[in-house]
Amino acid sequence: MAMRGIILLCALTWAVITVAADAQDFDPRSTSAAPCGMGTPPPGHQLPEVRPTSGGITMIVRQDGSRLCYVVGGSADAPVLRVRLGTALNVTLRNEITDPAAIDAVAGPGKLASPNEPVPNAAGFYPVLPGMRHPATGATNLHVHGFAVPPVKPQDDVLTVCTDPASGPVGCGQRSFTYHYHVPTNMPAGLYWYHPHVHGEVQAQMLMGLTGAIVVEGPQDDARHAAGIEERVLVVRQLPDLDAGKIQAAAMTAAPMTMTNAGQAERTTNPNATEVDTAHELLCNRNSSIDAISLNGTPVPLGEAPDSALANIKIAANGKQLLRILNAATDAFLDLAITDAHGQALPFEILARDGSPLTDDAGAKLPSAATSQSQLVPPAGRLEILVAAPPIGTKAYLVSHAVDTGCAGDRIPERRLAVIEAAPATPALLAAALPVAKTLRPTLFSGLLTQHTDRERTIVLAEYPRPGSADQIDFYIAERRPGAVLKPYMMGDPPAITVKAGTTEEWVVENWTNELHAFHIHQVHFRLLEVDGRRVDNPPLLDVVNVPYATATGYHSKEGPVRPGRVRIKLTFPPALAGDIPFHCHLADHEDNGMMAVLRVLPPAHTAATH
Ligand SMILES: [Cu+2]
Repeated sequence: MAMRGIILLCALTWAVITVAADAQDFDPRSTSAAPCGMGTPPPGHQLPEVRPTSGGITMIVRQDGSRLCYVVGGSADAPVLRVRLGTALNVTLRNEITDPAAIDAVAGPGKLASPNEPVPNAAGFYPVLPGMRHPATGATNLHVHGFAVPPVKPQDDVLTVCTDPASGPVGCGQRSFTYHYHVPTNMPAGLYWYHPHVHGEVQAQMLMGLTGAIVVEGPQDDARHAAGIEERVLVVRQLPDLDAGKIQAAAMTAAPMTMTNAGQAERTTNPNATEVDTAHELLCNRNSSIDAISLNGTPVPLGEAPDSALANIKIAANGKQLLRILNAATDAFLDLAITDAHGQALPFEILARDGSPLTDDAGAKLPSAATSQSQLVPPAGRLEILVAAPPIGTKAYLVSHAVDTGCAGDRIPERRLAVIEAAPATPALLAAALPVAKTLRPTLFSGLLTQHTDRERTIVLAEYPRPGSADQIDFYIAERRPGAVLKPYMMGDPPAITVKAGTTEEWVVENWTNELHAFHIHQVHFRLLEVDGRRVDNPPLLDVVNVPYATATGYHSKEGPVRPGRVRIKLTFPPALAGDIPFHCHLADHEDNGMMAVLRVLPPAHTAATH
């Protein structure tokens, strides 16, 4: 404690030393006095790993004030689950949440001095219905993000399955639920993750600690292990701060109203509407805070920080290591790169994105995988890279560059996440080389690019200040069609889109707002074909994609005063994944406040009946 007197000189150093001091007390054991363990882990902490047997595992959600944790085998340090393609994963989730009010406090709204007015109805524009607040209930459930398993109980059904908190029933009808996932043999092998998906409280529960990684292993991993190439799982989480749920508090302003709303509040449809109102979109804000993040539970310092405050990654000299990086932040984007001590970009090799090995449509490995370009990883995205040891005596860094999230988005500064150094190599490692498989086995999504496109759709993203004095924003995702209505998603809403299993579609996702959004769809991976109208070379197979923000074009542009950011994706709905599939923005606050919808995939039998 005496050291703190010296380091008060610099708030940043103080924060770093505080972490180090707390780290000495780190004890992840869950006890009745400390349900989520004690302290924060030291820099470089490696997450515990669990390889569930066929008997499965039990994950208990416990609460300690403003913290939530997954407790597995007595440890409150959410483990990396390792599962094999073609095997069963059984997880019993038990809800021991005691104080839902503490969850509510994490993402609760502030009060505005001058209330926001509703978006007025105007000829030609989609009507905008206001959303409402969902107070946290303490219900929780489990979503296995990216898993190509059915959205049907007892697998990845986040719409009807939940568990009641210990504080009292809230309508789930059960305190625990056992998920029985069958990991298909033809799912891409790589990094996935788990988190709660109870609409309205996803952001708060994730910020309080409920996220964890899943590594799905296949034959490639056997070859890598045989070659002695080590791997490390790095989970970036976001920490609760004043920003959560209270975005843009002082600066959030609706555009000035140019017409009266009198008599228009009840008008909820407009059959001739074809346009998105951009005049009342959430405006730029000038005082957004910086999201605090952690790496494997250790807070990541801001600005210049001593190497001792960073995770230290040792890679055998002349060897390589696989870094599996998960962005489990609620709304912080990452822009990952490897640099030398002077900030110069160093090369690395991308093995997979979003759990999907970097291959072409036929499964052949792409030559473009070697790069020194930084890689944007949106919230929920994953990046798996092979990194070479720097020359002995030098250092390299895993960094996340600053991200421009748009003028209504959060500020995301450059940060160093880890320092990388060479370690003495054993003769065996020196001889090892990663076996090069030129072609990987086909997956559920192989051949997607050559499939006939049965239908094209345009999906629109919008956001408006919520009417009233609660300092919140309503978020919207809807299919563009004449007469569409922008309405925030509410639990139990009917599917927005219905398709037949086995069909293939192209969607253009348009972002009409002043900030980035991360489009995600459950169950299926999609190919990213275009960004802002430009073709993407070697379209990657993803399950979450950044959608660029809208840009002002100038009043005289033929496109009008605003051009939406847009991506074009191609996706198919395999019969094995039929059911109600959610799609939403993976900025958790946006999803909670309405930017979510449901796609119903009709099973083949039903499809035949409707012909
Ligand atoms: Cu969003």
